[in-house]
Amino acid sequence: MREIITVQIGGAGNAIGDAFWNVITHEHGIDFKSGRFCGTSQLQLERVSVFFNATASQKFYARAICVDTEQGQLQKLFGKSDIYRPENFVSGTESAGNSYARGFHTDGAAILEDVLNNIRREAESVDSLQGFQLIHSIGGGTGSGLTALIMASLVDEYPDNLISNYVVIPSEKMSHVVVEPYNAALSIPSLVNFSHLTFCLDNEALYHICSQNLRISTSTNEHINHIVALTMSGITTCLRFPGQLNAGLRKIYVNMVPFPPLHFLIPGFAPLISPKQQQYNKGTVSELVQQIFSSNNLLCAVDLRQGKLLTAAGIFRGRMSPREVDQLMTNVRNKNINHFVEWIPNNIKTAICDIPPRGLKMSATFIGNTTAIQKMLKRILDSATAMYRRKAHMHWYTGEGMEEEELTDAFEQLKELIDTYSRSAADEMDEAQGETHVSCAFCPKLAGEK
Ligand SMILES: Nc1nc2c(ncn2[C@@H]2O[C@H](COP(=O)(O)OP(=O)(O)OP(=O)(O)O)[C@@H](O)[C@H]2O)c(=O)[nH]1
Ligand SMILES: [Mg+2]
Repeated sequence: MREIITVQIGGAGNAIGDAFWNVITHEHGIDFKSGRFCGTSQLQLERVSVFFNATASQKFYARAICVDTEQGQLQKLFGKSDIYRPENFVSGTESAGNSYARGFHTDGAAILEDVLNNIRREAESVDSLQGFQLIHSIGGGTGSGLTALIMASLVDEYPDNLISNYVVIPSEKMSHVVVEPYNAALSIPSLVNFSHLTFCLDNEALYHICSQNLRISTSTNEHINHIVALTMSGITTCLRFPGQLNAGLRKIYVNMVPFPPLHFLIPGFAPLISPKQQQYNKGTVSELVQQIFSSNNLLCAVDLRQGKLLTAAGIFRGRMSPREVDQLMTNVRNKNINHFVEWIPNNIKTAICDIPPRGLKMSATFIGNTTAIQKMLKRILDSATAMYRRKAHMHWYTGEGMEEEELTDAFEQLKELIDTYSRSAADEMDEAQGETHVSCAFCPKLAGEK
């Protein structure tokens, strides 16, 4: 059945993983607490085994390995729901203390073999594995360092399978740990070299969505993780329900990634509006299309108008006219032709799934591969290099056996990635580069803002 193994790593990885399972169990008619099927439609079960293992008595388990160097976060999951298999929890004794070096060289390395044994057991029990879904931050020591180790091993052992990453990008708005830019920069080489699809979940944008779109005065990780889970549910819709477009990880990879290093994708979701605004929302497909191309609905702090889209996909859910969706999406491309690269003519794709997410009549999920992502990558590079100029906090890394070269090499790879994105836009970019199009359908109401 083309199964996917989820590996959730570190504090953020497990919290987001938990929110994801919460959302998708419901969509498949599985009770989150007991793991029992309580759904109403056979459609909910048709492709359920992509993400779940089932017993003969219709009890479902998340095909998830829950990993952390410390036990705290895992204990929150343990016992909360029967969908987690107790033997799939792997933890060490001490957190990697916000240091990639500890996640990669010491504390993380100490539990790597346990993680791999769990993955092997799951991989052996499935019919036809399509790949892995890794959920983790790159600001934390475990999420950055241990994930890099796991990825290197997966590429070695499962060279034919795809690796997708849901990556939390650090933001000063959500965390005050000064070394996070180092950890994020150090994660780039493994993401560049081993990941096939890297979905960027930027806490900077997520904070903005909570405070501006949803009008939440004090945003917490729970608020943010719910938005992320809805978006992940949207991205994985075509993997989990019958349909044509992007029905497997490889299809998403082929459609979204023109060549290997350019696989850093920006997700978006609509509707993302406060209950008060809800009354002014007509709930039309046209609104959804407008919103998913708006910077305010992207889960990464970039502006589509400051770059070119290499590829884009819209995954629509609920009852709607496929013709209308196609027409509206084509209109966006036609009206904003300057913001799409010319060298991929058919670079906007649409999928529709009848089943809406819980609590909504309709939704739309966006996946964009845009050269505008340079802004977020530069944010990491600039913060990390500013500290490195004075070698600030380097002793936390070299003291764990890391060579300084690992960091300078990571800076080089990050610069190269930024350059590659820049060149792929520049090939076709004209003097209008960076200009704001006032009539921009990406977000007509917000033109000129951000
Ligand atoms: N969106 C989101 N971000 C989180 C969450 N928890 C932590 N973060 C962010 O992730 C980064 C910290 O990473 P963690 O995942 O907590 O760290 P870790 O991987 O457990 O690594 P160590 O604790 O250092 O061993 C910071 O940038 C946090 O703002 C969460 O639940 N949701
Ligand atoms: Mg932690």
